[in-house]
Amino acid sequence: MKTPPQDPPKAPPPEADFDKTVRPYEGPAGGWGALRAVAGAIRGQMAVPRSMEALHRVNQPVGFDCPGCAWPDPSHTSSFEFCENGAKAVTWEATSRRTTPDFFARHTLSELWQWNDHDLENEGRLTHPMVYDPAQDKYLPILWEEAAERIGDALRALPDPTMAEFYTSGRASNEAAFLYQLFVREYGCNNFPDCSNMCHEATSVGLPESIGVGKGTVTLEDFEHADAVFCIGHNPGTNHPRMLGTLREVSLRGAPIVVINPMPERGLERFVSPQDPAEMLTGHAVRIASTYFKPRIGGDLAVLKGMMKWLLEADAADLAKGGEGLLDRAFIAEHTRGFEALAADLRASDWDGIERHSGLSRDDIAGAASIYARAERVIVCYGMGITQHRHGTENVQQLANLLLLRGNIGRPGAGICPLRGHSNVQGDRTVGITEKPSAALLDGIRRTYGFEPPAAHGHDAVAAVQAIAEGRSKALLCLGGNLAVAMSDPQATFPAMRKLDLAVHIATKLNRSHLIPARQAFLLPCLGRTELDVQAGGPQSVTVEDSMSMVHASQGRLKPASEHLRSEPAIVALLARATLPDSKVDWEEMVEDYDRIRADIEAVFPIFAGYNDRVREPGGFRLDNAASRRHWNTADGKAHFLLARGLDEDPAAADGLLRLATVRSHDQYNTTIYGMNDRYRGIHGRRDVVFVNPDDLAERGLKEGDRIDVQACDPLGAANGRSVRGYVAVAFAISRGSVAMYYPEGNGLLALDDRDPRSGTPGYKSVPVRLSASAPQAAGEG
Ligand SMILES: Nc1nc2c(c(=O)[nH]1)N[C@H]1C(S)=C(S)[C@@H](COP(=O)(O)OP(=O)(O)OC[C@H]3O[C@@H](n4cnc5c(=O)[nH]c(N)nc54)[C@H](O)[C@@H]3O)O[C@H]1N2
Ligand SMILES: Nc1nc2c(c(=O)[nH]1)N[C@H]1C(S)=C(S)[C@@H](COP(=O)(O)OP(=O)(O)OC[C@H]3O[C@@H](n4cnc5c(=O)[nH]c(N)nc54)[C@H](O)[C@@H]3O)O[C@H]1N2
Ligand SMILES: [Mo]
Repeated sequence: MKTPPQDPPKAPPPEADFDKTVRPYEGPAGGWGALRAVAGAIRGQMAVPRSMEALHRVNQPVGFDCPGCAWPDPSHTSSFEFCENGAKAVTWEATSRRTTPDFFARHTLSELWQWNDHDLENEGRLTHPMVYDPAQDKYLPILWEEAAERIGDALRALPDPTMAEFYTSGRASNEAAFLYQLFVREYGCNNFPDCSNMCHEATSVGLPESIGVGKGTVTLEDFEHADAVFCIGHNPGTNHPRMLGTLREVSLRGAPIVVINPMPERGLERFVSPQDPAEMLTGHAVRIASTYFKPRIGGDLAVLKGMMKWLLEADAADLAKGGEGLLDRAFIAEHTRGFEALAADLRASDWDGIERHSGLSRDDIAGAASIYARAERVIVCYGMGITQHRHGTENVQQLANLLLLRGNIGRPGAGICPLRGHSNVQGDRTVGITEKPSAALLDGIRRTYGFEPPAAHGHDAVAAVQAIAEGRSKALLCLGGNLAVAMSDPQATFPAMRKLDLAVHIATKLNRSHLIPARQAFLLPCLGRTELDVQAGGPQSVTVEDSMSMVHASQGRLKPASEHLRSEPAIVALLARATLPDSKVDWEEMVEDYDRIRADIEAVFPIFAGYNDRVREPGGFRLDNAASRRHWNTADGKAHFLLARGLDEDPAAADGLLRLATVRSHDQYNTTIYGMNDRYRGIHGRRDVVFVNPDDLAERGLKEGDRIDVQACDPLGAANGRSVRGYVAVAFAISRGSVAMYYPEGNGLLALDDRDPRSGTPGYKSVPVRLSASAPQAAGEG
């Protein structure tokens, strides 16, 4: 057997002609470009009839939930809402291409390792359960029952159930995720690494301390009543395109939209709605941001403290003049704790430091804060630009502070709106995917099933990989996703995973994580969202929860990509039965009819009362969100102003040090690379680019088009040996001191430990780096 190489995947070869591949995009977001992109995506997947049939049913009352993002639909009852990147997600799944046993017979894993991430998934849908044969270095077909038996044997053979890791990616339905956590807890551990640990964990950890709930507090309707909307650190034109429809309405109503983002993102600037015939015909774009502030990457803490400091100063000035002040004093007195400490912290933060660390002028910050203060009702939306920092939890809590100062939580038109990532990442957490089970969850399981679930905390995503690297964990099961590639530090993650005794991947398409075989490795193909799921009790639907706590049903209609596919709930039940011969759970009965799974979810989690009835109502139902009612589920029943240390995650910027964020291109879904373009940022046919401010390039004697090396440093500026070499510099209107490149290409710049200590979220958007002209690579390197 050949030993596969262990270095991270290389960027695809760059095109020779820089001018052909990097051309500024002048148009708006949306418009005809979006329609053309969809047509291209459908053709590319050779799936015209399947895709059209599928697209027809996206987010319909009796259709399936779009796997593209977690933005809610207007009551899930509207006519087809056009969304370019939703369409790409759907056609990518509904493709006519197949990755068959014949394909695996032709390629060893070592050979496939050399393919790029796009080409691997582009082979199409997995069709058969497969098992790894080390002698040939290939996957071979295996029968479902045999695979399950061997997996069950391997899990039972572990000396301790806490030596296995059970990963979840956020596409899994509530039903699949609930069965999964039940299986794992009856097996005996709480090791639930989850994609959300790399994503919104700062929200899940930060917000409960602030407002008693780790979720957003707004509904879609609140956007109709907001007097101002702040968009901080997210890129909806690419990652939540249906949100542009909502922001467009806000803008047309004349309410200001304030963007705080180091990069100019076209979707946040102007938008032609493909839903609007007049806009499409005239090309007349709607302005989205009324004001666009570009702070330094990682500057948000200073921006937010600056805004709050301005607010307190303006409040004092107003009171001195005999006004009522700018703070909601009644709300603060009745509902909160910690105001005085916050005010003292803000008084102690000096404007010089705020300007230096934020990268914004005092005037800019005052401008943002005065829009905030003038608006009666404010919504703050945020994404990975806030959470994926070494102080992500503190960032989130400062957002909550800002809102609490004017009572902007728990009333119509106001609130906090984290944009969740995967379409059901929020739901998975609600139904028990957590490494730190609450007493209520444990009670619910005990009460419903009569077994004693483990209480000891398990591993999150980084801790899981560390446990695998140190040999403390020997098995990894993945309910979807591409953990090895999504995680930071491929230099550590890839070799670690090769040491596993058992790897099991439940997946729709082939990806690099599947190419890291353990002593025993299995690839189990599952149905996707678009496909008909028939069990003994007839066709089934699953349920999901969006970013606004709306739970609704999703039912696929397409003929499954292969007759051998099974649904995720059925696969989990099969593995559970094979692993737990004395299980207290009737797995078979649950899977016959998913209503029974939902009835059990309701039994364990009283918040789902009436689940099966309520989810049958058009548009589904909203899970109770206590903070939306101004009921604070914190220890003392109050909302909390919480302090953050200093103004920055790093002590002081060392000379010449820049900060790098890894971001998504327009043609990717996380580790799924649909294509090599990033239309709105003007990139065509390549991903080996680094976006740099022209002045930062010039200061280093570099120019656009140069080949450069990106060297990661510790916060004080010392190189740490991690680098990306030979990438192409693109002069871009990103803020000074800030650099961006694509994810996952930049993941090797981070060590596993480079993360927020509070939430464990990797600092994917706060890597201190230096840039230099590309050095020729030494022999044997690279
Ligand atoms: N088409 C598509 N849709 C997706 C995904 C996808 O990959 N493709 N992924 C899904 C998932 S899992 C998630 S989590 C979401 C991600 O959605 P987003 O949160 O939009 O994700 P990113 O592309 O990582 O980057 C967000 C933005 O953060 C900005 N940014 C970077 N650093 C900073 C900073 O320090 N401060 C501020 N204020 N801004 C900063 C970047 O300029 C960028 O505009 O999208 C989901 N939807
Ligand atoms: N540098 C850097 N790294 C990051 C980020 C970043 O911004 N920068 N973002 C982080 C974030 S926010 C996230 S959420 C993670 C994402 O991490 P993951 O969720 O692990 O990754 P995905 O790329 O979404 O997973 C793609 C795979 O999911 C499988 N799949 C697709 N649909 C289904 C389905 O219906 N069922 C099943 N069982 N499998 C399916 C396919 O096999 C596909 O190859 O990455 C994180 N990593
Ligand atoms: Mo995410």
